[in-house]
Amino acid sequence: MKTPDDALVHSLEDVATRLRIWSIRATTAAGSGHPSSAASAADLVAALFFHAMRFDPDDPRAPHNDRFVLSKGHAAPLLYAVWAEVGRLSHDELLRLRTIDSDLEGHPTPRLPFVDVATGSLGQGLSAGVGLALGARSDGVDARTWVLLGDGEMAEGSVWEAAQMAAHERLDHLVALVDVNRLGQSGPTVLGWNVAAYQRRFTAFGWRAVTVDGHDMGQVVGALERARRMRQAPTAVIARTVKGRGIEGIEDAESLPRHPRRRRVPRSAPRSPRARRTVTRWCESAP
Ligand SMILES: Cc1ncc(C[n+]2csc(CCOP(=O)(O)OP(=O)(O)O)c2C)c(N)n1
Ligand SMILES: [Mg+2]
Repeated sequence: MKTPDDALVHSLEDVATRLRIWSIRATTAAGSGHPSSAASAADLVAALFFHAMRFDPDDPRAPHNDRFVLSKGHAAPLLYAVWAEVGRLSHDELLRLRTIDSDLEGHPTPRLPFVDVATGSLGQGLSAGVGLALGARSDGVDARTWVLLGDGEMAEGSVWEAAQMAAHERLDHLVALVDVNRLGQSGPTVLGWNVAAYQRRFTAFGWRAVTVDGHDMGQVVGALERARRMRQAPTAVIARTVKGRGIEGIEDAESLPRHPRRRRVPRSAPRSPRARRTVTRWCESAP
């Protein structure tokens, strides 16, 4: 099997690092958001937007563009960082995340030209992806639809209804990327890092399913390239990742506060002295 060349891998890794940095900067400026959810998916999203997807950055609504659905919509700052990286958003705009007169809300909305469907209510993005893929097919357009889901989100029954429909319709232009960081909002998921279990489930639903290390850029690129070549069935790329990847003191941490800038520890945040130190370190080290 051909492996992606080193220059490509390194440049995508650099992109992923910038996406993480801007996700952190934006959520820090906003005083709210989910930077650790952005960080786990940053390598997947970098490989997707800057290698696998076919789209015109100057015409995000062009019908022949590949589509992207951020089913785990709370990772919106990651998507905004992508569009800053392609030059459609300024870094100043990123830093106005969630302010009253900004279109960069905590979850993506179609007011933004590069968002087709509002997400944030978990469990719905794959259904939207099925609709987009069916629409592209009926329009005779050779566009792919890529959907990024969280692993906690996979517990939503609606995901599996969509998976069933996608296989029934042989939607080979639909790809689901599952960010298996083993954590939901405040604790572990049912399947943890058991990526083989997700693979078996997708396969049972009639998908072609592959597992990758979601932080090994070479593996990610290879899986996305193979997904592009898939015929007759949708593809699931199940990526083992680490929540908060690349953020010291935050990686794989449970029960983190979602509001990194808040100096007083809110009632809902962890109360232990160790957890409070983590919050403080996080506040002080974020750029
Ligand atoms: C239907 C629904 N229920 C609950 C929430 C609140 N919520 C926001 S993020 C989150 C955790 C999601 O975990 P996961 O899918 O694993 O994504 P991760 O942040 O780990 O990437 C939850 C439960 C939501 N957005 N939608
Ligand atoms: Mg998760």
